[in-house]
This record gives sequence, structure tokens and C-alpha cells, in this order.
Amino acid sequence: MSEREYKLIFTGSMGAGKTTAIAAVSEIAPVRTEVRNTDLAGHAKATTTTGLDYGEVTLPSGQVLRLFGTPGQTRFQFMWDILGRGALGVVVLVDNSRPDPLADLRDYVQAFSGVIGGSRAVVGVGRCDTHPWPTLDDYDGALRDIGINVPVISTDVREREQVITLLDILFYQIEAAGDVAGQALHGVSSP
Ligand SMILES: Nc1nc2c(ncn2[C@@H]2O[C@H](COP(=O)(O)OP(=O)(O)OP(=O)(O)O)[C@@H](O)[C@H]2O)c(=O)[nH]1
Ligand SMILES: [Mg+2]
Repeated sequence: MSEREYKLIFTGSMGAGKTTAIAAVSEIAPVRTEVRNTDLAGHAKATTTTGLDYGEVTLPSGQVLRLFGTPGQTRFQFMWDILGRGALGVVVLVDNSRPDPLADLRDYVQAFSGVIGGSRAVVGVGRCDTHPWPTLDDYDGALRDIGINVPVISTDVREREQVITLLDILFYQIEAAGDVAGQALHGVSSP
């Protein structure tokens, strides 16, 4: 029997911080597929992901947890299904400064609904300090409306500890969903 693969997905809109989050926690130099950003209407940053991000974290068992980041732009949507296959759960990142972050949330949660299965996800909302609306309660309500029951927290993906917190919450969600893999995941926060 082949060994179980431990794989998580980071998804969310352009500029939400998927590449940044994986770089913040990966123990290897992250694999990136960045190109110069020509979609300045989508986000004013210099580069954007066109294929995937990849990083690794060692689990307490010594096994490798693989972190895959999706491109945010919908023109690369064909990559989302490829990357989502076999994933245990999803970190959905949202940028609260975007024009309609609740619509972004719905789009990415629905795109990964097969992996999420109602609960195997965590939502990290960025830039809440400068953009306090919508509130975390608004996010909870939007998720309830589409039948998804997952935690929503405010996150700065530039801070490693905050990304580790997102992962820990996701591990609990995976465990609570009855997947024994969830137990194997806890403890990555130890140095
Ligand atoms: N000021 C501020 N900047 C942030 C915050 N969170 C993330 N950023 C910045 O936002 C940018 C996010 O860029 P990426 O990590 O490339 O975003 P991405 O989700 O990978 O984007 P695509 O690959 O284009 O879909 C980085 O420059 C981060 O430093 C925040 O809370 N405040
Ligand atoms: Mg990226």
C-alpha cells in the first residue's frame, strides 16, 4: 500500500498572500512560478503566480507536509483542479481591501468545495487593520449561507506564527472531520 500523502492547498484571490504565506512557513526554499504582473486592475503588485507555489513542512512523524499555492487569477483556474486532487484541506486567504471580499470568499470556497466537504478549511482575512469591513461576523454569515462551517480569523500572512496558527486550526478541522491524518499533522509549530 502506498504511503499516505499529506497535502494542503492555499487559495484565494490575487494578492491575498498565498505565495507570501507558503514562503513564511516552508522549510525548503519555496518553488515559485512568478511572472511580472500585467493585471494591474486585479492587483497593483509587481509579480503574480502563474502555475503554483510549493513548500514543505516536516511533521512530528518525520513525514513531509506538502503545501501547494494556487494562482489567484481565474484565467489559471484549470490549475486549481489539478492542485486540489488528494488534498486534505484548504487555507482560503481573503484580502479585505478588495472591492467585494465576500464574493471572493464564495468563489474560492465553491471552487474547492470537493476538497472542503463542508468543513476542511480555514479562512484567513488579511488587511483587517486598514480595512475593517466586512467584519469577521460578516464572513461567518456568508459561509453559513452556503452551508460551510469553518473558522474565520484575521491573519497577516507575512508573520510566520500567524500562518502556523492557520495551519493548526485547519488540522483540527481535518481531525474533526474524522480523518486520522489530522492527528499526524499537529505539532509543526515546534521549532
Ligand atoms: N500592508 C499589508 N500587506 C500585506 C498584508 N498581507 C499581505 N500583504 C502583502 O500582499 C502581497 C501578497 O502578494 P502574494 O503573496 O504574491 O499574493 P498571492 O495571493 O500569491 O497572489 P497571486 O499569486 O497573484 O494570486 C505581498 O506583497 C504581501 O507582503 C497585510 O496584512 N498588510
Ligand atoms: Mg501567488
